[in-house]
Amino acid sequence: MLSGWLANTRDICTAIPGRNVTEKAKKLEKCPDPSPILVGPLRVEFTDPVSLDLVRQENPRLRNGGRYKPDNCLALQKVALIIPFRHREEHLKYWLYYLHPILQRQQLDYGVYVINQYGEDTFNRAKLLNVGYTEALKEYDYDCFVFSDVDLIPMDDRNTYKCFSQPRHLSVSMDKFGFRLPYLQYFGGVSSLSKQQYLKINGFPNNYWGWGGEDDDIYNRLSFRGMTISRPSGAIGKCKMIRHKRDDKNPENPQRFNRIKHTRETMDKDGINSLKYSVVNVEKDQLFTKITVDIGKPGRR
Ligand code: UDH
Ligand code: NGS
Repeated sequence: MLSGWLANTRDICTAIPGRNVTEKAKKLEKCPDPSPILVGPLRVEFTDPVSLDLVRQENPRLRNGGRYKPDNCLALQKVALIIPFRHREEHLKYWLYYLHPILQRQQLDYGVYVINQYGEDTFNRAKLLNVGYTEALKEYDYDCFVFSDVDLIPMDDRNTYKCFSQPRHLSVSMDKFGFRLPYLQYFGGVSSLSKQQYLKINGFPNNYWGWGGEDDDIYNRLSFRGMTISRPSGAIGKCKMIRHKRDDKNPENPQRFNRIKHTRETMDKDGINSLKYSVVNVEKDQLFTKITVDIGKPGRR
């Protein structure tokens, strides 16, 4: 009762005529860390289908483009969520259904960017992530980037999708690996890097076409620049993967083992400083910004 009454009083104060929006924003206090509205372990199931309309209805406070920020406190971080994407519409619906409420409870100032690879050439996850970083920054002054596969859902909202003093690996305890890390250096699935951490490694490699190895290359980059990996505990970092069959046009990359052997020599030439692509289409939905991009194909660009 009391806190409700105080909140109302504050609302009345901020509504006094003459106070402009900037003054009102200045009055906001930093959101507490951790967020007091987290609930902990979550039930995550992929049995019932979800529709985008349902997700839109359930998240009325989202702004166009999949943007949100808490209105009663100043978010600790401005986070761009970057999803590499092609032909995974069903997975995206579950991702949006589960993640939007979690991210709002985490009291983040965030935006969701779905980076859709144009055409049917071989998939390139890391290059799409570089595009996501670049495009998100054109829109807002994000200070943190969370890179998430579309098929991974956290099972505990205390696994905060934000940045830490070291690069963060968030999907540490996946059901498909028996809720443990497949290997200590594993950096795939969901990770977060601050702008500074990302720039320190020249972003991600652009030349891993097809499945595998790009996450190991990113791990190498971080380690060669003297950074270590921060992780939540195995219990808080539990997540579920939506089961699916192997994608077309994402075959195992036979060059991956050779490439990850040479990260040290290639990382300064290949990365955000050599990124080339063209934007084909931008779609703004209440739940996401979907950017379709032509990133070329193996052997070119
Ligand atoms: N992705 C797409 N479309 C594709 C391929 C990949 O959207 O056609 C995205 C999606 O976000 C996916 C991520 O890229 O979650 C990573 O794709 P992945 O194929 O590396 O990983 P995923 O966990 O599948 O989806 C693993 C395939 C099993 C390969 C086993 C080889 N030993
Ligand atoms: C490693 C791959 C990683 C991949 C990880 C998990 O072997 O890119 O398996 O893959 N590294 C190489 O191939 C060099 S998973 O089981 O999720 O498909 O992320």
